[in-house]
Amino acid sequence: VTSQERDHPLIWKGKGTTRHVKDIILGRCYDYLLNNPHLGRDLDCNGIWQELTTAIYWKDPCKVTGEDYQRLVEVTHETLPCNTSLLWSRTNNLAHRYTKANDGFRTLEDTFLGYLFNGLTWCGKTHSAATTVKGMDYKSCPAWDECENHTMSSFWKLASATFSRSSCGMVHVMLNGSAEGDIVRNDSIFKSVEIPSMNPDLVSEVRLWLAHGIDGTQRSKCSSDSLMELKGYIEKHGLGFSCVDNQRSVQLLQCIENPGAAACMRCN
Ligand code: NGD
Repeated sequence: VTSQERDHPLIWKGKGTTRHVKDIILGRCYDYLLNNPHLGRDLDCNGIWQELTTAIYWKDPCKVTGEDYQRLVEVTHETLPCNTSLLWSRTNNLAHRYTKANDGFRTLEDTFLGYLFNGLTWCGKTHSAATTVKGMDYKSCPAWDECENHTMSSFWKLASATFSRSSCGMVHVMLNGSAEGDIVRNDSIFKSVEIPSMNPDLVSEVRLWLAHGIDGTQRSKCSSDSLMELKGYIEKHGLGFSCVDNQRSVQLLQCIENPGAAACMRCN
């Protein structure tokens, strides 16, 4: 760390760009291509990194829009098989454990683009000490709520919209029926981006899976008013709706960590 870097003030509230972000993205890229030969193209991992640098290097991280990531989305394009998409809201951990256990489902983070960036922090910076060649800010990045055209939220909004737009058949959504507050926030990406991006001609139905704490805590059920409201919202977008409380295969996954819970003892 040079003295100039040390002196660079923390201008944003969030943590800085993930250390070794380039190596991580390149490693994930080669790993994904190795495990997904169906992509069947001569994908250039360095080229993908270059697209990210074009989108954000030397830019104000509060002035990055979806448009800036358009090329990145294009070069990582993948066709999604119908009936496999799993969206989630407030169930990050459980949804991803589920797709690891069940090959028939994929979240955005299991697709190429989502896999490359999941869990990372990144942002550009407008100025740099003359001796360092870094277009990214490793010290601090804006927090999600710090600005509108946020370097990471713009990315996830575009990635989520693209994933939803290319989804077909039955689309599943894992929601948290035990979390406090709204079952889905109005400004959640699921509600504000993913539902409006689905194509009613391609999507036969949106099926909600309402997961509850294995101890039986239920704040929202499929019959709750908040779910009825969500049903109306989904139908207004021309999409079919269904809802399942405690879908059994999701519950069985929760049972791995709680085999003694009452809900896990049934044998049917
Ligand atoms: O206001 C926020 C905020 N909103 C979203 N997130 C936020 N973080 C803040 N500090 N402040 C980030 O998005 C945060 O990392 C959350 O863990 C994550 C998801 O937010 P959540 O649980 O409220 O659900 P959303 O409906 O907004 O978005 C979930 C859907 C799902 O289908 C994902 O494939 O949108 C896609 N996604 C969105 C945002 C981030 C994925 C990611 C990701 N992999 O990091």
